[in-house]
Parts: sequence; C-alpha cells; structure tokens
Amino acid sequence: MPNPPSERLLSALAELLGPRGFTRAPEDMAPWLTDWRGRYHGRAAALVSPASTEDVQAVVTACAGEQVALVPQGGNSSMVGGATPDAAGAALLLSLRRMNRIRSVSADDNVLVAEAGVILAHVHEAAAGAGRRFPLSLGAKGSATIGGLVSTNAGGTQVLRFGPMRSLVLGLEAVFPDGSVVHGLSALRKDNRGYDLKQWLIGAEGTLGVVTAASLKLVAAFGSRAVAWVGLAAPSAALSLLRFLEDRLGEAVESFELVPAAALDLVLRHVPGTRAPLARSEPWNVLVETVAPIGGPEVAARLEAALGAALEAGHGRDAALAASDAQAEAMWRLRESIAEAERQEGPALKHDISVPVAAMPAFLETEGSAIERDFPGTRIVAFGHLGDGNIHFNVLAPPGAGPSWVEEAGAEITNIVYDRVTAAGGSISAEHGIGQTKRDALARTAEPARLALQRRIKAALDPAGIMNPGKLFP
Ligand code: 2HG
Ligand code: ZN
Repeated sequence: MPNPPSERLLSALAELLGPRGFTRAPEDMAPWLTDWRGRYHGRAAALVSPASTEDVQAVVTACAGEQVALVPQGGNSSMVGGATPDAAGAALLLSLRRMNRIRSVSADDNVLVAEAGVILAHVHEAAAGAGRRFPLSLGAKGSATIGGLVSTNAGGTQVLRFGPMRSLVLGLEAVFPDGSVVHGLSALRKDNRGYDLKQWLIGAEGTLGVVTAASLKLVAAFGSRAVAWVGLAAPSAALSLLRFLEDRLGEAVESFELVPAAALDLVLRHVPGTRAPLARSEPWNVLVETVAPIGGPEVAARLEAALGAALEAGHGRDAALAASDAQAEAMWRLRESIAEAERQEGPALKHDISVPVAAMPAFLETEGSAIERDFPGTRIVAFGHLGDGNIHFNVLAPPGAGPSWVEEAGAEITNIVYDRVTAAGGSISAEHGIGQTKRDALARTAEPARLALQRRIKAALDPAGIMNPGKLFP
C-alpha cells in the first residue's frame, strides 16, 4: 500500500517544479479529478506538472523513496477512469500536459518524435506540415495526448488499415518506477536486443512507468479521399459490404464505421448543426472512407462505382457520397459525436468489446435484442469499428434512471455482456483499457495464467505499487 506524501516531499517538489508545475489549490486540481463521463471523483495530495523528462525522473525518484503513489494523466479523456485517482487523496496527480513539444519530424525517416503531453491533433498538423501523415485518429483528437494514447494502446477509426497505437510506436522514452529512464526513441525499424520494453508500456495504463515521449511512425500523405454514408438492414450486410469493397478497392479502404439508427438519432438530437445524410432512416449505417495516393486514381469515382455495384448486389439499401470536403467532414462529425451525444443523453453502460470479426454481426443481433427484452426500458447503442471486430456495445439506462443505475441495476447487464463476450472468444476491453471500471470484470473473466503473469510483471517493475494504483488490477 503506498503512503501519503510527507510535507518534506511536497515542499521539495514545489521547489523543484515551481508554481507552474506544482499546486495543491483545490480549484486548480478540481477539473482533473473527475473523469470525462463524470463517473469517478478522486482526490489528490497535489497536482504535479513537470516540463521535462529530468523533472519527471526527479518526481518519480522522490515518490519511490517514500513509496508515494503517482497517477499519470494526459488529456483526461479516459473512458474507464484510468487517469482518475482514488478518493483517499494520498496520491499525486502527475500531469504530462506541460511536456507538449514536438521534438522532431523527419519525412526521410518517416518519424515524428512527440512528448507525452502533445495533443493528437497537433501531431496530425505537424505531420501534414512535413508532407506526411500520422494515421491514427479518434473523436477525442482535440484533447487526447500522446502519452495517454500510448498508455492505452488507443485504436480509433483507422485501425483497419494501420493498426492500433502499438503498431505505430517505433520507440519510447519513459521513466520506470525506480526512477530509471530508458531513452528508447531511436526509431529503428529493426532492433532485436532482447525484451522490447516499449511494448510493456504500451497499453499498461501507467501501471509500469511514465511515458515521457514517443517516436511515431508516419506514412505517406494521401492525394484524395472519398467519404460515403451507406444505409443497411443489418450488421451482417455491413460486414459483407466491407469485404465487397475491399475486394474492389483493396487497401484504399481505410475506415469502415458502423452507426445504428439509435446512435445517429442521439447525435441528431444533441449535437447542433447535424443532419441525416440519407433521405430515409435506416436501421444500420456505415461510414466508409477511401483514399488514393498523390497522383493516384480518382478515388470518389471508384468508390461510387463500387458502392453502386454493392447496392445492386444487395449489400446495402441506400448510399450518399460526400460531394465536398465539407460534406465529408459533416459525415465524420456524425460518427465522432456519438460519445458526446450519448453522454448528454444520460447514464449508460459502456462495453468496449471485441469478438472475432466474423462473429460480430450475429453477436450484435442476438445479444442486442436479448438485453432490450430482458431489461425493459434499456436501449442498445452499438457502434464503431466493425472491421476490427470492436463495437462499443453501450446500454442506455431506462428513461428517468439516475447515475446510480450504472453501479446498481447495470452491473447485472455488464456481467451478462462480458460473459457472452468471453464465451465468444472475445475481449472485454478492445480499445479503452481496464482502468478502474473493468478491473473486477478482468479478474473474473481473464485466463488465470495470463493474469498471474501480468501481476508478476507488475510486481517486478513496481514492487511498492506506486504507479497508478487501483487500475488494471483489483
Ligand atoms: C469511439 O469509437 C470511442 O467513438 C468512444 O471509442 C466510444 O463512447 C464510446 O463508447
Ligand atoms: Zn472507439
């Protein structure tokens, strides 16, 4: 069990970090002590915001000396309470937001080096400025930071083509719980010198160390892109549409996102300035994005032709091709606003699940109607990354239910969903991580041998348990 910090430690950190890097003022800390969805309310002994790797090292070393807990935080957009401290108030909240420098961009190396606090949208801009592209994107790109994206192995809407964060990180610089720093930013494409420490930190949710910077893989810029919205009868049609388009357009298909009528309705109701892309409401929709390289084929005409053939072959009921960049952005806004619209609607159970891709349509059709039938008043909003087998299988609370519904009546539904996911060979956390929301569910559903090895890794690297305690493990 970590200890509360001594006054001596707090004054030493206040002196080291200065007024911009250290505060105990409740009003400065308050915005960072509640998670994005407002489910967890933590406390902290202080908010420390180092501006350099040396300062992070000094903070971790000082905390290791007294066995004081640290909760690393980036943009505070965790969906699982992963960056919110517990209510005891003994931990230090370690914000990486001041480490917001892009250290280098190299078009020749195809690498961008960003500090942990750089916001994803800034990485996109810097890569574009060098004529390249960083191909990971998600709705929270305006606030999510590189450190958080690495630590959660973030996914998003281009995993289909480029994989999650894990496949886009070439190197990491990080401070481990004993205060040692590993400078692993060299960005070598090939390096077989034993265990790959960066892979231990990616997806570790800050429980094994603090990521301070990352070397990120860039890819070629695209010449043109096309975006379409397709209405369909069922998720099985969506999957057959994806394969149909891949057969015809190959790797040009970069995004394929499933949006049920229930999700689109939430967005149209809660997000100002949005409108439905199709004349008729369809039970299911997909947003497709295809790209072509610079000087490549005219991508819109190819997508239009492929969609025409798909509709004729019965893989969809209606389609709208964005006629301009503004229309493409409007379609993306519909997709990327679902989380926000759902938050405004009220309490919901968030189940960020995956099953083998081919099994997902049947899972959605069977489990969705079973939950709505067995728990009257609930509504399933199941959307997202169908091509990755990852759907956000969220369950909205019955009308009038308060926030306590999530912990009380909701727990039974969550157990059912996770049992069915596990029985289908799937994962209870495809994207958002375990955090504090799913630690009991992980302990209940994970293969015991796997969990035991994970615990031994944690104990070896962080024997005093100071790094993000209460996350990942019960
Ligand atoms: C998305 O895909 C995010 O939009 C959020 O992962 C999912 O709100 C959610 O459940
Ligand atoms: Zn997602």
